Amino acid sequence: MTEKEARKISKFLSLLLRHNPGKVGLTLNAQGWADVQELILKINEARGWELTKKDLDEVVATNNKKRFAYNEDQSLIRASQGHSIDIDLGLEPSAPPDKLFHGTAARFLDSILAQGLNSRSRQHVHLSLDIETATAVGKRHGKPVILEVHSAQMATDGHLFYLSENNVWLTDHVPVKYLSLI
Ligand code: HQG
Repeated sequence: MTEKEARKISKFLSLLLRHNPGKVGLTLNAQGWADVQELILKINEARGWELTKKDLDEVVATNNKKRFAYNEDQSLIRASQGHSIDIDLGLEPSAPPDKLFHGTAARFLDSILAQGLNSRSRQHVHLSLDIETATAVGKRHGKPVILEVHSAQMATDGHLFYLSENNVWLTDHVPVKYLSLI
């Protein structure tokens, strides 16, 4: 499969597994898992593709952000983070590093510095381990700016953090006092 094909499949999987499974008549369970055979069948029906389990394996294995994960026997698949639909990933709270980063667009800054970071359409605020990743996330929205998040202090003050299977830090909300512009 070419990189372009893999990206097309990954994008469609993100749509189905994070935001709109109903688009192909799929349902996710409460933890966000879809049945692999049903997913393949319904994608192929809806799109006229000839996707196989092997193709899916390749997308899961090579995806640059490891966005998707199988369960142990590979009968189920889900997105590891990024959901807008209400599912429970079942992650245990864990202790974050001292600092985390959030990349956003310059035009959101006034609002963020007034309200803190909100999860908006997603279930969590997404935080990056390094400035480089945060910059790439911010660029998706426009001219990037980077905020440093005082995550250890937040955790000390009782805020919960979760680490997704693909190493994205998640939290519910970041109040303004834990943010500094860098
Ligand atoms: C902003 C991608 C105004 C926030 C990435 C962001 C990530 C506010 C936007 C993942 C605000 C939401 C998530 C406030 C937050 N006022 N704007 N109070 N609070 N915002 O796409 O973090 O490639 O929902 O700064 O790598 O950009 O899809 O979140 O700019 O991990 O796998 O509102 O998506 O992963 O945008 O990205 P998003 P995000 P994938």
